Amino acid sequence: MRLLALFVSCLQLALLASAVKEDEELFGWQEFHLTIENAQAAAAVRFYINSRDFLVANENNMGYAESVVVPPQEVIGFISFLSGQSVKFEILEKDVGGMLLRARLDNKLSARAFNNDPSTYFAQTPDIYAWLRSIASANSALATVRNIGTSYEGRQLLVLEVSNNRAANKPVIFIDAAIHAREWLAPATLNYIIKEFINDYKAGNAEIKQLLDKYDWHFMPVLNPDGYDYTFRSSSTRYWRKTRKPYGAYYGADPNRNFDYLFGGAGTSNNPSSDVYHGPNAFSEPETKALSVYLTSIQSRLQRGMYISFHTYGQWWLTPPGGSRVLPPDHSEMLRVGNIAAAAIKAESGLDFRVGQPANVGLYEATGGSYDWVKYRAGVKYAFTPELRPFYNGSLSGFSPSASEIPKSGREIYRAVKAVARALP
Ligand code: 0X9
Ligand code: ZN
Repeated sequence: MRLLALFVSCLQLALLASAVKEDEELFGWQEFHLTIENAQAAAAVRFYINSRDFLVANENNMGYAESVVVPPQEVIGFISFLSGQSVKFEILEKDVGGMLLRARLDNKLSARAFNNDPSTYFAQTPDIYAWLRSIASANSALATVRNIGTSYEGRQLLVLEVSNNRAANKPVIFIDAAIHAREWLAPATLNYIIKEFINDYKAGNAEIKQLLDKYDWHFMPVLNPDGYDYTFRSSSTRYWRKTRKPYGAYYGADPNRNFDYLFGGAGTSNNPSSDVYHGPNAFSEPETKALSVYLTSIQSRLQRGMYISFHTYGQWWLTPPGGSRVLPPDHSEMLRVGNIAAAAIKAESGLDFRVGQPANVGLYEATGGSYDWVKYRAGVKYAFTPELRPFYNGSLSGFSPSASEIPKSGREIYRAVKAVARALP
């Protein structure tokens, strides 16, 4: 979950330019969590941060910096500055680089232990794509890889289409992940689901057979491959969220603010330096444009199915609209289905997922999101945005779970997706 951005309409105030080098490994850098209570302190903090090479990975309400990663030689000075401003802070991680190095080693070991299978470790796009192609060629009657477009940097945008009867023009259940680059557990969880889904079908699992008799399933594990692969480059790029299309001195738009529904409203910024920059116009990013064209091409099938977009983190099963606080006429039906997802997760792993419209379950309004466009422009009633584990705690560490979390997340979300699909009318 984007760290608490309750009044993000003011985010344009946050000129949090960071000049941290792209290959900086952040050893000894400390993660500060700030609680800034007034505009004066916010302005002072912003001025202080902007004049230094800090990594600002998040902004909170009113654009006040919330998560700031500070180099070791600056820590004492920053603490005395904050104390002088009466800004409350907590140090959440004393060595961000060390923590990320351990996470990389953990990921490498997992990859090695499980034969480089992208459902068991955090794989980069080329490895995920090679794996999707190998699934399709080993199961040619069941699965096909389709390229639906090209990212800004020229990567393919692959969808794995699974069907046991292509001719039937069946309803489609479409699931994407990695629209946000740093949310690594999302694509890994989807890869886990892809693998189990195919294996279960081949093993004659009755539930999956039923779900494939009724629906075609389209899986898109890496919607934002440029941003996603960029997060593998070094520690200082690990928390990248957006696409990688250049805008002046800055890079990227937030693809989940770039869809053509309430574009540019609450929860977005018109400043390219912001993490929630909406882009110059709706669908300015080739990735969101390609997805919208593709989903439009299967619109009537999707309208009889469902759209799900995996994000991390926080443990929410979000219902639309994300861009407004107004409850939609079908809110109770969305809650009914969302509660079935949460119950399935609870039964599988015991974890609690909160269900509802973002602004009404402790989050923020944010316009231009994918599931709002799918629901309110493409007319697909069932559209959800789950925020996967862990439970929200305000720290960047939630974006870097151990690879051992993949099968746990995979199992609970697979069960939720199956339960939700069965709960559709
Ligand atoms: O802000 C977002 O795009 C999503 N959270 S995240 O931390 N993964 O970035 C929430 C999207 C759905 N919620 C709203 N549109 N409010
Ligand atoms: Zn996200």
